[in-house]
Amino acid sequence: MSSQPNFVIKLGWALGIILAVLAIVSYAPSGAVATDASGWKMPRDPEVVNFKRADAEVVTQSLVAPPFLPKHEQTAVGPPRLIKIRMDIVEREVEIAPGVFVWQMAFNNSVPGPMPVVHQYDWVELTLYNGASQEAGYTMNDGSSLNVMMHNVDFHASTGALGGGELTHIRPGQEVVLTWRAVNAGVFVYHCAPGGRMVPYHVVTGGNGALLVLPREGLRDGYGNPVRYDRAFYFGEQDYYVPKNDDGTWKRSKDYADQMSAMEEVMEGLVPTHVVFNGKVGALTSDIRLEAKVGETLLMLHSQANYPSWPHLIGGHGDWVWPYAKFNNRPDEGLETWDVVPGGSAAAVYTFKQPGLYAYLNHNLIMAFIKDAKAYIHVEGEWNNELMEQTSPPTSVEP
Ligand SMILES: [Cu+2]
Repeated sequence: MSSQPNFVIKLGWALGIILAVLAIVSYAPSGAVATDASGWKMPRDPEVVNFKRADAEVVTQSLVAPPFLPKHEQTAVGPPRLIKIRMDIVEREVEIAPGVFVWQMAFNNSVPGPMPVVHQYDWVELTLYNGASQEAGYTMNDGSSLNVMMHNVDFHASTGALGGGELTHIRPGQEVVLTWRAVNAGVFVYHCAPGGRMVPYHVVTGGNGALLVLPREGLRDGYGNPVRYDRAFYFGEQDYYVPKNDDGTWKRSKDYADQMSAMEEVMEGLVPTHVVFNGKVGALTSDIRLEAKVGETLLMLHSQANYPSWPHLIGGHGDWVWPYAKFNNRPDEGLETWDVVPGGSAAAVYTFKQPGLYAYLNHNLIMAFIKDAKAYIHVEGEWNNELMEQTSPPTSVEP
C-alpha cells in the first residue's frame, strides 16, 4: 500500500521535468527580430533594412589620419545614407624606427589607413586611386605620383566579391569606385588583398585599416542603456618583418617591389621584427600626445590585420567591452584585458576616474615594451583618495 503514493509523486516529478524541458526548447527565439530573455536585442526596423540606395541622401566624409576619427554623429539621424569617401594608395618609404626603413603601402598616406565612420545599413561609396592623386595633395618619395604595384581593398564589413577585393584591382594611375552596404555593426578591418603571396606582403607593409559601423541607435551597455563617448581613439597595430644585411644592419630597398623577396624570408619565420601602434615606433607615446579628462568616456578602437593582440589599459579597465568589437552583441563588463584576433578588432569604453598617465597597450609585454605596441593617454582632473592613496610613503626599514 505504501508504494503507491511514492509512485504517484515520482510520476508527477517526471511530468514536471518533461514540461519544463519542452518549455525551454519551444522558447528558442527565431527569425531576424529575435529578442533575448532580457530584451537586450533590438528588433530590426524593416523600413531601415528595406530602404533603397537610390533614395539615400548622399554625404561626403572627409577622412582623417589615425588615431583620430572623422566628425560623426553617435546615433543615426534619419534613414540610411550613402557616405562617399576617397582613399589613395601611396607607396612610400618610412623610417619606422631609428635606422629602420620600410616601403609601406599606405591608404591615404597613413599606416594604419583612415577610419571611416558610418551607421549600420548606410552605404559606403569608395573612390580608390592607385597613386597620390592631385586633389589629395600627397607627394611620393621621389616626387612622382605613381606606384609600382597593383593594389585593391577587401572590406570585412562588406558582402560579396571577396569583400570588394575582386572589383577593386587597380594598376598604378587607375581609379575605381565601389559601393557597398554596411549590414553589420562593429569595427571591421579593411586591407589590400591583391591575391596569393601579395596579400600578406601588402598587409604587413601597412596596407590595412578599419572602418567603424555604429548601430543606428548608438552604442548600448549590457543593461541596454545608451553609451555616449566624449573621445574616440583608433589604435591600429602593425607587425613588420624587416630584413637585415649580412653585416647586421637593416636592409633598405629601392622601391616597394624591390623590397618583397627579402622581406618574405623574414615573414616566413612568423616572428615580427617590429610591432607598433600607428605605423612607427613612438607614434602614440611621443609624436602624438593623446589627452583626456577625469569624467570623460573614451571609446578605444583597435585593429590588427595579421597578428593577435591583447589590449589592456594600465591604471583603468574596459568598463564595457564588445566581443570582437561587434556592437550587436551584449558587451562584457569590467574587463582587465581583452582580445584582438588577426584580421579583427576590439572596442571598449572607459570613463576616467583618476588623473595621470595611462598606457593602452598590447599586454603581451614583449610586444609593448621591447617592441612598441603601446600608446600613452594623459588624463587631467582631480585625484580621488578613496580609489587610491599612498597611505605610507617608501621608507627604509631595518631587515
Ligand atoms: Cu596593395
